[in-house]
Amino acid sequence: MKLSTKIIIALVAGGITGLLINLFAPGIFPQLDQFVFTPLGKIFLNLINMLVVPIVFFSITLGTAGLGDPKKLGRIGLKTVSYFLITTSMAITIGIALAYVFEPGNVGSFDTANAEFESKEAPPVSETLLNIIPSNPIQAFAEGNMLQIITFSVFVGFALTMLGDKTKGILNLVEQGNDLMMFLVNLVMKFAPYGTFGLIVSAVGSQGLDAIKAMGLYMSVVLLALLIHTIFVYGSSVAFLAKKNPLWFFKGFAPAMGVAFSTSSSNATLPISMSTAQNNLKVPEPISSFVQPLGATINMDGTAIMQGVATIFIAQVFNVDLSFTQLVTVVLTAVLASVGTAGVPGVGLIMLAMVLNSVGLPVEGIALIIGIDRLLDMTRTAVNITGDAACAVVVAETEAKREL
Ligand code: DAS
Repeated sequence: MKLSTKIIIALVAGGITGLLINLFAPGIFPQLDQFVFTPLGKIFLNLINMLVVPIVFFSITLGTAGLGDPKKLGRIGLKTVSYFLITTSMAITIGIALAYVFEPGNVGSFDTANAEFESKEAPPVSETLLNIIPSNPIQAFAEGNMLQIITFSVFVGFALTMLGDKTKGILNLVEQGNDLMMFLVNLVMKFAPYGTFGLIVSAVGSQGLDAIKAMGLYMSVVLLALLIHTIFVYGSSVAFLAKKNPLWFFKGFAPAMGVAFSTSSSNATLPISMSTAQNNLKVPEPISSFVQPLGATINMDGTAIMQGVATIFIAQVFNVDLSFTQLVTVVLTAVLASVGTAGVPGVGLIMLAMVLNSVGLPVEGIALIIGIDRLLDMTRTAVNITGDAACAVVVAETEAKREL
């Protein structure tokens, strides 16, 4: 049986199991979760997180060196960042538009009296852009500072290209390191169905139906916006820019989407996103290795959609009318905030505090949506990495046309 089938079965079985335990045996859930489901999920998360830093270094170094001509690196970088910025802006605009249409904040009553949320500040964009260059690459590796690891890897890859035969040995070493890491990814992926099952039971079992009912309309608007963005924005960019069948794209990338859904972490899913794009979507390694790690860190369309809907939802709950200028500020802040935050679980809420602050909305409003955020984080993470893969397919196709 294909891995993608196994992961989908694990997702469905996990969801049903979580709901059944939550409905009929909530009393035994904590022990089961503590001794069975959480350990299954934790083992899987640790296994894939273990590979992220070396994979990003080897693949981006090799990807950059593999691009050869520095002009090609510049061209691909420009295409990639442009695609990211345009799709993220479209994502948050879709979220805002749907929130105005369905008005989730004006339906039902929300207890805002004791809504409390301790917001952790996301780093200001200027600081993020300055910090992109690591003063100590070893520390960047140890801390898993993805933007700094990416920058260092691009420099090393560029140097290997310019030095040519002088550093052939190091290039071979990097190639072998990359092959080694890809082997380990495939090995770890054999555990994916079990880890996915554990993570889903743990998430669905702890959330239960109550949270879903209370936040039904808010959750439905976010999910609808995620669906519209994925089908229309990614589907059309794959169809019209890459001249590929969108169904081929979504089917081919399904295994990675399943892992992203269960882990809620773009970074943790990165090794699988890249191997899926390279093996199933035939994205050349140099392009996949450059676009997807960068995207996992700075491109979060799913998160931007949540922020668009959540901002309007909170404004509606607190009866605040946002001006058009404020809405433009929300779009810009969300796009820039996604650059500075890594693809890890829950980062969307930290960024949301930054977006709310930018238009003077009460950060406490986040307390209203935090209950359901764990489940929404799963769906938006799957969208985040799908946007990175769509970008890689588009860049690969347009580059292939140039080479013809
Ligand atoms: N979980 C984040 C990611 O890994 C997205 C988010 O928190 O919104 O992409």
